[in-house]
Amino acid sequence: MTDPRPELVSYRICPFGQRAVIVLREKGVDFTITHLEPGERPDWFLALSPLGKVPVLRVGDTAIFESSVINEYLDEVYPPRLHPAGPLDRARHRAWIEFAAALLADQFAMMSAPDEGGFREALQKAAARLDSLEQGIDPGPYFDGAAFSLVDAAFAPAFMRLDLLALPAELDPYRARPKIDRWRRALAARDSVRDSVVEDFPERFGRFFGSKGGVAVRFLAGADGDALQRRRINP
Ligand SMILES: N[C@@H](CCC(=O)N[C@@H](CS)C(=O)NCC(=O)O)C(=O)O
Repeated sequence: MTDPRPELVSYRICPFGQRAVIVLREKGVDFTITHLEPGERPDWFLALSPLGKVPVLRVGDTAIFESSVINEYLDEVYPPRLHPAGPLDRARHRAWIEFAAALLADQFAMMSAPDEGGFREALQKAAARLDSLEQGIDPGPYFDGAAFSLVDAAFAPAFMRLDLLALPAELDPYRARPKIDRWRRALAARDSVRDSVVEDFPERFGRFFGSKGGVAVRFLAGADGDALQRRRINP
């Protein structure tokens, strides 16, 4: 018997929830999505999420938290398999999924930085992380060759957010990192990635960090909305 239709609970701008949406879309799963506002934690949600964080995947009476765990569950239940078959390969993929979470943390710090100095410092940290990534990968065009994997789903939200920033050339995160550049372009062109955010995602993203006083939002004004080719995920 197949599991009941899953319900994802997330924020519209949460990159971790977006990872799960990408995997659900890759697999063509029939799912529902419930959006909370950032920081909103109603009692019903706290009862499901011991860490008070989104995303949570509700499957019948069971709630699963942590995006990497959610995605591994989805991968076991719905074809096609996105995780490699060999234990060592799977372990390597899990390690890079963890690395993607560190990149997202750098990105959050960068977007929230309240002044120019803090922004540049956070950008430097993210740049060092991207250097490690550039050295550690060989995408062709996805993380592990031609097949899309859970690692791709884990990094795509970080690249999508970087792509929204129209940074001056000397701060361009993709300049001199050709492997990452090729990879993020392949991800941006993928339907599951394009369809993983709400239509007004860039505006919401800007409003959220603007309300935190993040100076980086000034780089959003020139962002090329067409490049993202965003579509509504929950009409
Ligand atoms: N390790 C978690 C991280 C999830 C996370 O940090 N979610 C953020 C939103 S993107 C959150 O719920 N933060 C708590 C809050 O907003 O109050 C995962 O991969 O699911």
